[in-house]
Amino acid sequence: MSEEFTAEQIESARKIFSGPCDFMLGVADLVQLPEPDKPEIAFAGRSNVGKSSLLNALTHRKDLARTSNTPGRTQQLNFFNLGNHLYIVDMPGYGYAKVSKSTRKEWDALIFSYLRGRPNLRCVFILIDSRHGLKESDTHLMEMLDKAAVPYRIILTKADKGKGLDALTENIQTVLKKHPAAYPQIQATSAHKKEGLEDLRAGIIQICS
Ligand SMILES: Nc1nc2c(ncn2[C@@H]2O[C@H](COP(=O)(O)OP(=O)(O)OP(=O)(O)O)[C@@H](O)[C@H]2O)c(=O)[nH]1
Ligand SMILES: [Mg+2]
Repeated sequence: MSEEFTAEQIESARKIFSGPCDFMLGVADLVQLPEPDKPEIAFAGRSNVGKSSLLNALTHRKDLARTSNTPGRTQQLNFFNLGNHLYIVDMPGYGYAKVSKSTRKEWDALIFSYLRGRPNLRCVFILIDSRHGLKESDTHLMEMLDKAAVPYRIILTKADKGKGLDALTENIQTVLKKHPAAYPQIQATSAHKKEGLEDLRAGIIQICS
């Protein structure tokens, strides 16, 4: 997100993200999805990339969403209501190899069918670990979203640990050119160092306005 935001936009987004953000429900089956009555965004990505940590950092909280060193912490689609403005969905990681094959298939099916079919979903944020870059499962998701015409953006996480961020960004931007539903810019963030959060907050509010 390399749009230039005005000081007012940054401040207004900061206020919204400093206000209430309530856990609504965890969804393990698509029949349980809440009414699509507000704009929605989702944090998707491989296990352990830092989806739940980023949500906590954006909302200035330590444990709104549960995080863990062990991949596979988040096991449902967890819906949060941000001040009645929008819903944020913290998703289980995809492609997680250490659960049984059938569980992994179930999670991946849940994640993919939700992402493909949610009418109020404004944008999917695909989180990529700065240390690891794009993996096949990420590209697979991007292709699926291209086909379903669901807009998405790439967010780099753990920027405090990544080396060669500029090269990685350039490299991913080249790949994005071949993906019609992808936003061309990439935002680098660190939940631990609280970097890149202001622009991301402003971007989310802009998308959901
Ligand atoms: N260095 C660093 N570590 C981070 C950052 N964000 C998250 N982590 C660590 O990465 C690990 C995974 O974080 P989570 O937020 O649980 O990741 P997740 O993507 O929600 O994982 P699943 O729910 O299992 O898919 C934890 O040990 C976090 O402390 C960051 O900005 N910098
Ligand atoms: Mg998680």
